[in-house]
Amino acid sequence: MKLNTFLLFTYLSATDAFHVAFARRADRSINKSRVSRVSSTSTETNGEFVLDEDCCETRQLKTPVFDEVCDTVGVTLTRFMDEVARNNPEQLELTGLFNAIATACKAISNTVKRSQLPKSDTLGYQGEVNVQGEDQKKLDVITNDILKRALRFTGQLGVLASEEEDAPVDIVGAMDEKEVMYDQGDMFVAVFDPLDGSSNVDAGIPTGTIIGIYEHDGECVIDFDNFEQQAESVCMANTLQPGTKLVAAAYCLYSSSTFFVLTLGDGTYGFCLDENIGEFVLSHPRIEIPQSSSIYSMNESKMWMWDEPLQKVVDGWRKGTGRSGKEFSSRYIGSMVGDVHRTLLYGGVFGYPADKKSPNGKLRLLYEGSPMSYIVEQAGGLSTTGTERVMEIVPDYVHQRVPIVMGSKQDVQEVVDAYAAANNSSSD
Ligand code: AHM
Ligand code: MG
Repeated sequence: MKLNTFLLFTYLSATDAFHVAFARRADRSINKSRVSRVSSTSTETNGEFVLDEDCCETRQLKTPVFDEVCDTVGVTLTRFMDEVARNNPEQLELTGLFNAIATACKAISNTVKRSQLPKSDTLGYQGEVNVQGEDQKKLDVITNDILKRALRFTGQLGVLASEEEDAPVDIVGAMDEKEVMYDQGDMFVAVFDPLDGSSNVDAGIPTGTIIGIYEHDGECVIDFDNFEQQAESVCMANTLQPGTKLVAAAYCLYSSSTFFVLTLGDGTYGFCLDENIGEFVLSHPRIEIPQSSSIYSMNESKMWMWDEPLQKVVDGWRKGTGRSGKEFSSRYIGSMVGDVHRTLLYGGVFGYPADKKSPNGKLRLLYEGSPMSYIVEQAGGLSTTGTERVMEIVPDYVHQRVPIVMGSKQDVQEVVDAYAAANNSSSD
């Protein structure tokens, strides 16, 4: 084992061992009834794509209020999660999981930053092709490994699915002490893209990690005498859940700063890594995406192949003849996390739509589309394929792709209306 790999492993193991110990200390008698969901669907009125009251998933989460903020440090992610756990004891295990994710993000941020140094030997291709036929970068593999290690030692995960794994990985099956892992109590399913936009990484362009957390189906009771077979069937199907079943989603953006943006189902919160103290600090409490904008962010080289309704809307935005009458600008990094982060803060529309060559677009539903849609909706935006709310699509398989247009409510609604009008006139 190379020295740097060994040190990273030791670092992750030590921090995660702390989290496991923390979770074990927790009172196991806590009522583990889950936070109930009040609303999870959208309605269609005269072709209007309208999310039910309050935009999207409404969960009965008691969000912390911070009256006193330390001038020099601010509210750290650790403190935020402690407050969430204190206000919502049934969420204790979820907040423990977030500590591990934050640790992984710090480690990935460090790895990505150091990758540019001449001796890092982490740039370029791994020499492997993933199940989707894409060349894996070395950093795709390294970051996948970092996340897997960080998550599995929490003792809270049953199954995970990653862009860089051919099939869902059974965390428990990968461990020596299976029983101990199951004794931990509540468990979750994690889906993630460890390094989205990695084709950009050799040039030092922003990249990101995307994570979605689902509940592990209680029906999936593991029979250790028949472990392999069960893992393949019932338990693996746990990963194929629609975005409406997400209990949490987050992304980390590795850019001029490292950001950690999350939702636990009650608003979207942004944290920025203070490298001096090694902590994520609350920098963007309750992000609210502007309702309308004048920025669109799509790979325009494919415009001629997009669906006609979308072509017309974008053409109107360019010319200033769209619904808002504003002339739009184009901003496209080609790295979804960076493009969506800017969209959340400045407003705008990010899309990777369907085109004639790729009728389902490029982005993956499970670990890119759904978690990012959840974050955008929780900030007051919309996310659609043009005809369907992305969050409501049930995946048929792990690496399923989905066309996406997400961002400022009024502008995304303009796209939805254009599709609805086109469908109405074709059915007349
Ligand atoms: P990846 O998961 O293989 O990195 O691909 C996803 C990325 C997104 O971050 C980005 O929006 C898109 O690919 C850009 O694709 P393109 O280069 O076709 O515009
Ligand atoms: Mg990706």
